[in-house]
Amino acid sequence: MAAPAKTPTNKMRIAVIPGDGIGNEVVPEGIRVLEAVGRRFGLDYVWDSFDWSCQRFQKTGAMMPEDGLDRIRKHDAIYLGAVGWPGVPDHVSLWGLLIPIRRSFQQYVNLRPVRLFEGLKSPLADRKPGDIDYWIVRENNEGEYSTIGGRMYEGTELEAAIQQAVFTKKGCERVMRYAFDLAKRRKRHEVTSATKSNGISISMPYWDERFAAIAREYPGIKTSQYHIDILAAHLVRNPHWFDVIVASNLFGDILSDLGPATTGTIAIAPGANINPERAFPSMFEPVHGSAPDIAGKGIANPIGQIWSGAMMLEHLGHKEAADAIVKAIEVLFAETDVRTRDMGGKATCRELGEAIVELVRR
Ligand code: GGG
Repeated sequence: MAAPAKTPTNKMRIAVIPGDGIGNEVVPEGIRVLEAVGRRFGLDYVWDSFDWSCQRFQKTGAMMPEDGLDRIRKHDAIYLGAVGWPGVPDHVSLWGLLIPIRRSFQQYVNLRPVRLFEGLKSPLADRKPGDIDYWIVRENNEGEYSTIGGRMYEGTELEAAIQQAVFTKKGCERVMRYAFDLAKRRKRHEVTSATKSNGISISMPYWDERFAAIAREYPGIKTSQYHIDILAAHLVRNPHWFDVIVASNLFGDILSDLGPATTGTIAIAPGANINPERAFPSMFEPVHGSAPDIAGKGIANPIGQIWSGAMMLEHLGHKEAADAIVKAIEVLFAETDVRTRDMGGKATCRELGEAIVELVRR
């Protein structure tokens, strides 16, 4: 289980990394909302901003400085926008910034709630609020995302690329325990494991074995497991079956785009990269990326970033303030027609941010 929040401090030092593309548009709205809720609940922040990004890579050859991790190690949390930009290969930007932070700071849980709000239309027929309400717990430090491997016989007919997945006992068990502890706090008390132990015949049967072992520690929690292919189909056809889903790094990444897409727009989905032991800062970022196609137009949807800010406050021990942000999002969707284009409206990123600020003030 996550360590309890350290005695919550009302003054928080946050490392801000807007990153690339729309990250630079949605992060200011997230901060505006956090400031507003701070004024209401007596919270204060020091925002230390870092320009770590693909733009920086293009100028200096590195996404962040060599001592980057040390510069943010002592912050209370990291508030990140989006990473990735055309011209810099995606694996270079990801492994140059996001993944070093996730791994060095042992943020081994990537927590992504999926929820259909009243007032938003699901692309799935006849789905209503309450039908889609589950959490994806994605393993965030190992699995299919590894640095083990290489190329052989390059430039010949025998050319080969090999990449080794890594599933450790500790790595599987700690993220699974987190999922079960989360399920204990939810109403339905259910955990589903995403597997593929028919085709991936070594690491996935091992994942299943660890899941069965951890499940025995939690007799009050109902469990199920599905191969990832049929699980993806069930998230479309039967999303109401699910409560907490625990998945490997890759499977969790895929499901946490699919899930939010069924709630109307992926842009509202928040994410938390959590170090449950609190030995290091955790990092909060929307699920969406830098969206080069709409970057600079001021039309990005800031809700994923704003909701990620709520997750950050909850992690830092300010649950009431976090709930006030989530409530403002609920009211915005249920009682107003302020929507960005991805949700069928005409509002700008700033207008949506301002609407949430107004609601948070109430
Ligand atoms: N805000 C999330 C973001 O920028 N994601 C970029 C990305 O490619 N993420 C891959 C991952 O989460 O593993």
